[in-house]
Amino acid sequence: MSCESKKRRHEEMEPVLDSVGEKPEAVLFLVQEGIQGKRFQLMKNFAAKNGFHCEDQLCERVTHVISELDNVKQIKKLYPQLSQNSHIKIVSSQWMYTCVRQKMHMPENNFLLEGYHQWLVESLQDAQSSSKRSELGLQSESADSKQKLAKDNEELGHTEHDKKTFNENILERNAKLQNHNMKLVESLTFMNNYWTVMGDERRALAYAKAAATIKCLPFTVTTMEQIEELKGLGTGHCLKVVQEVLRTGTCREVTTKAESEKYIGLKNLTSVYGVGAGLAEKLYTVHNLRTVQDMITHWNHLKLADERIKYGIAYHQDLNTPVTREDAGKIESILKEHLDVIKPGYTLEITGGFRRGKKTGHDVDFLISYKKDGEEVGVLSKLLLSLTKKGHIIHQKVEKSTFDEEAVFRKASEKVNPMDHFEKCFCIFRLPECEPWTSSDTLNMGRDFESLVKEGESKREWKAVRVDFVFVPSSQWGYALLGWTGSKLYMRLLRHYSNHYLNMLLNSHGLWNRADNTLLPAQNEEEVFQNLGLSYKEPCDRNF
Ligand code: 8GT
Ligand code: MN
Repeated sequence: MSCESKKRRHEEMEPVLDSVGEKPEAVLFLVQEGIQGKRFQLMKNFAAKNGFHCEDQLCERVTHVISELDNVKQIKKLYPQLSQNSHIKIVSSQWMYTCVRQKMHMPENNFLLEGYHQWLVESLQDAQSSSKRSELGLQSESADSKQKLAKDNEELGHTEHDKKTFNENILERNAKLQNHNMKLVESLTFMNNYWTVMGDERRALAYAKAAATIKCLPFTVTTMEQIEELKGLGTGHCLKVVQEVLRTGTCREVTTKAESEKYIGLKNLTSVYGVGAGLAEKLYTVHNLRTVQDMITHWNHLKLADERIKYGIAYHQDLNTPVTREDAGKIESILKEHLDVIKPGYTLEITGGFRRGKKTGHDVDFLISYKKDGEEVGVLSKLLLSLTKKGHIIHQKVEKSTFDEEAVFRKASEKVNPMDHFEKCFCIFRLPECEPWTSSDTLNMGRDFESLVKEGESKREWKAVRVDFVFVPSSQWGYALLGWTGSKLYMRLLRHYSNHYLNMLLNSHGLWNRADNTLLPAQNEEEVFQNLGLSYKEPCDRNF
């Protein structure tokens, strides 16, 4: 997790822009087969009374086929024309009833009839080959536009249908680490970083969402038309950046901003563990500081209360060197050695970016749990003691567990929602670079600044790594794992979706129905996704 909880709290208070997209209008076609006449009439009345538009024929306007038959094959037999309408969702009548009960447009995934996905793939293939056929027949079309069409098809470009699906629910998109538009993503991500460092969370979020949208596209963008009306691309500003990169390969705004004195200064200052955007702004404008060296020079006047900063400066270089997966594995082995002695029977998992498949990270995030709720209590302090004895802990910031259900609701309603209430420790870990490890220093917290800086600069056989330990009661494991796996933007979009579409409160402890404050339990991540009415997403697809 990133260094500054302060920054995070600020982020949580920002209003979230619309993120899941407009609720699509539903036009229903009710399939009578399998339903008695009288009940069918009641069903139709129910739909109409609750504001659904119903069509008597399976025409183009239909968005949802509602049926009580078992599978799509049966429906296809009755309505062969179905395959020309691959935008249609084919769902059980439960979907309609649930929408009415929940007073919202429910995601369809859990209500799709058996065989839906196979049918969808087949009808898309049909549609593609027929569009190719008609394209060949279009003698009067200009060579240019024909070439473009062919290219779009070739590169899996967005057909209107794809765009519709893509826009329906941002959370059903897959955001992988590798994508087809690295240059666009890089520029938009820079703009996100720029506004984050400048302390404008609202603009930063807009660019983060635009970058995530582009990441999810299954083809290389070459023209603006290909991305017209894609949800998540946001304001004209994001589009302007995209347009210029498409046209010229770079963006002047990006270049100018990357070279601006203020950006470079704030970036230097926020690169120190413990310094967030707010403090960096103060150091820059009030104290005129520009670099980490300036912080060292003026250290004595600054009177910074946060102990982390002292260590952040001393080990600045180490902490700004990306942590490799190999190092994460080494730290995991060390933790296991200690936990095996302190209290075996634990579950230990590396989460954060590494779990999403990243090869490096800025820290290593560990979740630790036991079979029964409560067994984890007290283990953190023993673990820290044991690691300290072996000289592994350079600095620690411990947070006690503050979880109780009331706190979750009170905080949520006051909109000062900290990330979570788990017992945890944010620490700087001393990782030996060669075996065997002989040092058995005691915790060197509280040391004076000068000697720390000297040690940081000296040649040593170990490196400093940011590590988080989080202790989770087993009944909250699924939610905690999801929350700490991230990405941060993905979790933000999920929480927004839960709030606005499900009227539910999601955090790393659970999912609560706001209507009656009941908790929806989950044993694992899969069950969390089920509770949210979304299909399971692999960690590697959560790199939003
Ligand atoms: P990285 O590779 O640079 O380390 O990137 P990362 O691993 O994706 O980001 P991170 O900053 O280490 O955070 C990992 C996940 O933990 C994020 O999804 C974030 O939302 C979540 N997270 C925090 N802080 C906290 C916290 O205090 N509680 C909980 N539950 N989650 C947190 O960043
Ligand atoms: Mn991390």
